[in-house]
Amino acid sequence: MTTSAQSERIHKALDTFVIELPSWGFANTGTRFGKFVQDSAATTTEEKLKDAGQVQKYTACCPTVATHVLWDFPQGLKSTPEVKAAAEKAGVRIGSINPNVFQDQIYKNGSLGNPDAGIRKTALDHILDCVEIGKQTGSRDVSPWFADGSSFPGTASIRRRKKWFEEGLREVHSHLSPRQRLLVEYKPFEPYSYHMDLGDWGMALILSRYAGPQARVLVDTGHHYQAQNIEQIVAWLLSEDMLGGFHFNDRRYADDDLTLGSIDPYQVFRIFNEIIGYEHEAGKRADIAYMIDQSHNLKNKVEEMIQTAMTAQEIYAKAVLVDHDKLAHYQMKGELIDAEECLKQAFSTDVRPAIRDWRKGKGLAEEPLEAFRASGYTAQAARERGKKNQGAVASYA
Ligand code: RM4
Ligand code: MN
Ligand code: MN
Repeated sequence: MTTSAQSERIHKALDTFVIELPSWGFANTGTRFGKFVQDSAATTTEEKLKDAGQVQKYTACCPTVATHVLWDFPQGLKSTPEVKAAAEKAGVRIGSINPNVFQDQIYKNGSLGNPDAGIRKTALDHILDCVEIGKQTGSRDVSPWFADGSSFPGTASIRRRKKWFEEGLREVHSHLSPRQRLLVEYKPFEPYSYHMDLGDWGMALILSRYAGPQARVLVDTGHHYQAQNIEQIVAWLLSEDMLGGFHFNDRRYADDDLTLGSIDPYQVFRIFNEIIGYEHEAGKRADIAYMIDQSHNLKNKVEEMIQTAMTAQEIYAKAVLVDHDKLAHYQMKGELIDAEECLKQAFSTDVRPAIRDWRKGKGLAEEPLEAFRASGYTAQAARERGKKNQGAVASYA
């Protein structure tokens, strides 16, 4: 249980804590071996936004939805007004804009890193469309993930491709409005097996710096090798003022996109702890976009996102309880056990009653998951969408 001072701290923190939903988390997706189709899954952009609206309705911490342009804007730029209107109707806003420069046949050997100048240009034009879409939706972040790489030694010039990325990203950056940002995501494996052009945070950092002052690094928690210390990366990027945002998910082996905190909640806590510690020392909020990047074909999708949002709030609230003055004192004195216990104390505190109080104060149901289940939304969606879902098994999202 928390003391009343602790509860107050948690309530204040939750007032400003928001996390973005991924549109692709509401549609039927699968593994490379197949899909398990859910009758209630969203089949259109409008339905994805409607489902996201449900998560926002019950949690009040997910006001925006990230989109993937080719999956959510069927006619590209032209679809912008209707997507914007659908979001508004669903009670959410369009958040980060994600280009799709990985699925078309032409991208077999890469997008901005492709040896073919014509293909590089096609990829660039698509990303520039995304910048424009972002301007029209009022989104702040354009967030490309590049699947570029090679699977066999000697088949790609790593240095030449780096140069093409420098040029491409600089060009993208030159089209940003003053309020837009370019978030550069990295991933060390998949879909290529020998090298990925943007394989780690160092590469993403260097390319962001080449791109320009409005570029930042995006950390997807599933995009690391096993045992990598992610909170250290977070701490370094914070100290360089280069951390732009997160794609949160959990993993066991690779980029599993499992529910946040389902495998290792302490790691999520350690990440939040680095951020809150930085904010405590700097005396200002870190300018970071928290986003979810998960996609499931086993759990009910809306419920899973509500579960994720609740977990994020819970772990964030625990991290808020760390006494950073005390921690700094123990660190300076070399009091290892006391320093470590400082984290563990906070992590083991049951913050759920304080969060329930916060919800009550906001006029929300204290148990969002139960309230959503009681609403009958899933059964209704299954009735409306069931037929369409049985036919729709071809696309990723
Ligand atoms: C990638 C990466 C991107 C996400 C796609 C769908 O692994 O995490 O951020 O948009 O998957
Ligand atoms: Mn991601
Ligand atoms: Mn991923």
